[in-house]
Amino acid sequence: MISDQMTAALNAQMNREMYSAYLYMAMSSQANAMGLKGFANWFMVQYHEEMFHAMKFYEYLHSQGGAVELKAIDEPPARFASALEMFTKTLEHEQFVTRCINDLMDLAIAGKDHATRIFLQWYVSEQVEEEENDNDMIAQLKLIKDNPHGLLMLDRELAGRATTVPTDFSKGVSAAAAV
Ligand code: OFO
Repeated sequence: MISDQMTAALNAQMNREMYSAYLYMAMSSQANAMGLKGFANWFMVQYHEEMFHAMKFYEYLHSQGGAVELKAIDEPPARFASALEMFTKTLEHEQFVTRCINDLMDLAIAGKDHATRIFLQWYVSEQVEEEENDNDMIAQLKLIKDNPHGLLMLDRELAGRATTVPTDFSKGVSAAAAV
């Protein structure tokens, strides 16, 4: 059982996760255009992570009998001046998402919606990891500054990031995650 208010709030968050995917796809595209294929890979892996986050909301809404509403996804910015700007914007965005998840958690607690509270716990932990990754990247890029050699070394390292979340949801998120 899930309230109409919580259903609407979870749908809004599903949309934000889709926007996150779209934002990181835009950054991946920009990184490609800058010749930074490793950064492009990192952001495309992040795109898959965000789609997974969105699909978990989708599946949870179904499991609770809540209606899924697919709203328009905002247009992300298309241009970023540097890799540092991309990660600065990524951190700002993730801090916004963290605030949204915290608000959802407050709503679940206020409504004594324990199922949703437990479901959201995963996102609370995930946001800690997201912000930590972004802070680490920003620290490294600040050390590198304008050194092209350092940037290319980091680019090579980021090329090794692999997608670890499911990407095929045709049989549901849980089935995909169990594979
Ligand atoms: Fe879904 O964690 Fe980023 O936005």
